[in-house]
Amino acid sequence: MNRRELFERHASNPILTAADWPYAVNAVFNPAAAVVGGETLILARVEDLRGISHLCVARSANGIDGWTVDPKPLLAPADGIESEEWGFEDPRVVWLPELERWAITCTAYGPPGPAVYLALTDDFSTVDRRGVIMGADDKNAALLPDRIDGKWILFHRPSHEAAAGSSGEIALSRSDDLTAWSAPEHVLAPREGAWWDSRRVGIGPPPLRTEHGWLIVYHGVKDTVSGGLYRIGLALAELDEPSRISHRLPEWIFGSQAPYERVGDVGNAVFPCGLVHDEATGQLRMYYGAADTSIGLATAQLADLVDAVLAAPVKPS
Ligand code: BMA
Repeated sequence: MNRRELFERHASNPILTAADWPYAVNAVFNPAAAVVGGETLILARVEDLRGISHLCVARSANGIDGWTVDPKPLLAPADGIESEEWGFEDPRVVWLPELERWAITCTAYGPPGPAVYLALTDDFSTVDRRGVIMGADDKNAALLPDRIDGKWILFHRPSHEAAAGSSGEIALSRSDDLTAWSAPEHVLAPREGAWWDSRRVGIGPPPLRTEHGWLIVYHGVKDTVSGGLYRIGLALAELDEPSRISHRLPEWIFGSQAPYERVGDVGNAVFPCGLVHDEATGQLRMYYGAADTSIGLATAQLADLVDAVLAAPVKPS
């Protein structure tokens, strides 16, 4: 047992599986999360029986059980659009106070490759499709809620050659209008050799503002002879310049341990896309995909994560 595991699994995990869906699906995983009108809302990646994913909403009063799953997708591929022909994957959602709307960033997948897609919504019952904002290959995108120095900030992971990000690192781009984006700038690179995050890293949920910086929960991958091991790490970026990482925890904070994380369509994968902060109690709820099969919930105190990351070496990545 890794004693640095800062998140605690919920006793009723996995909290949502394909069996909870009102229609036949293969798997539900990698969910975004938000509190909307006092309820917890998750936007799950749902893989259908063809292997194509769409995004679907589920709501719960306590964020643990009693989920009501929408009878149909919120965002599914439209006919004739090549960039989304193979579906939508891995959403993140964030409230944008300036627009008074929610932003959904996700992967649109099709023959050109995975690309970053943006949709806006008022209520998670309809979406305003803004389309691909970062062309293939690019994925793992999360927006900051507010502009920094007048610009929107998008974390993402491009993998075209020669771009920052192409070696499996997290990059960021800036925009005036959420449409035209600057060239990717380096943020956080994989570590080397035997490290747990040596193959690739990708941003998890939209970073959370704290007084010490933007708290970044990210996934890291290590290659092994039996495939990739996905684990979760922590870093802190400067509030006024989020491309600058001030702290990065050496150890992962959450890895596959439970049977539903070890075994599934893609075993040994924990993949966080949703993080909800309850300001009254200081509790964080992390919603994550388990083994590309089901949805897990794990909790921590925000203050414990901040203490841990602040104690980590101050070192640019
Ligand atoms: C990543 C993404 C995730 C997936 C993970 C593990 O590259 O495609 O959707 O959960 O791999 O298979």
